[in-house]
Amino acid sequence: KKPQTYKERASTCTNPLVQQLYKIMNLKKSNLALSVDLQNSQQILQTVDKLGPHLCIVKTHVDIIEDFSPQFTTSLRDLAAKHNFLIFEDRKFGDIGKTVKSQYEGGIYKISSWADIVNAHPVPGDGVIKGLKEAATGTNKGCLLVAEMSSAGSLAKSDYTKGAIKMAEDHKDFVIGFICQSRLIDDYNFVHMTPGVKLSEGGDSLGQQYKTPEEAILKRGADVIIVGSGILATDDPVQAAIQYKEAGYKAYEESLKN
Ligand code: UP6
Repeated sequence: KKPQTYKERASTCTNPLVQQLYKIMNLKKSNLALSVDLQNSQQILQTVDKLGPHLCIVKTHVDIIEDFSPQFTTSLRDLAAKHNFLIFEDRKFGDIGKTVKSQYEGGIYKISSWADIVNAHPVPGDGVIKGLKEAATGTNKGCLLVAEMSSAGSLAKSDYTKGAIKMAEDHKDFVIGFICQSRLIDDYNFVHMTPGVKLSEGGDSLGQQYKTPEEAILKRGADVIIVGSGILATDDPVQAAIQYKEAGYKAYEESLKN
């Protein structure tokens, strides 16, 4: 199948949230998601305000924030409106439907009230999706399935990954794509987002395995690259974000030539 531009994908995809994402990617010339893995809410907001113009998605781990308050998510939503990006809470839900439903809408974080996108492990079966979907009813929300992981020794492979694809196809109204390390379906309705991306290959001491933006997009078929420390653990995160955005966009343009 011929690769489509972000603009074409925005007009052919059926899910409104996926359309919105491709429109942002087209407008901002960015397939970069920032994984803003910081523990202080002011630091997160300041970073997102500076880097926002270069991002299509901001990915959070709200449960690592030490001074969380509901005001934080209100401010984050204000920044999403100001800079035009989607918010993805990387909660990786992985329990029975009833439990994930409460984890999604309840507790301190009330994730369903501010996150556009969440993700889930397919390990419990599709009850996990049904539970999340119930809490998201009537709103423009979506979920990614963790079909593969970037870490060494991941068990999410072969039949497990195939099961995740089937689950996504069975719940097209709510599942908008995958966290993955390779192209899983030739269908732009499922956005492929790849973490473990850095300009120089390698890993960390806890099993993370990095690939470059070019490899993620051109060899592995990612639509969106997810970058955390590659940007944050530098002296100039704004410059780094621009570098990743440009590398990611160049690889996308290259992919259109196929
Ligand atoms: N993440 C991975 N690999 C996966 C799924 N999720 O690294 O398979 C998440 C991590 C982290 C981010 O939880 O928030 O993506 C990667 O950060 P890094 O770029 O600093 O390694």
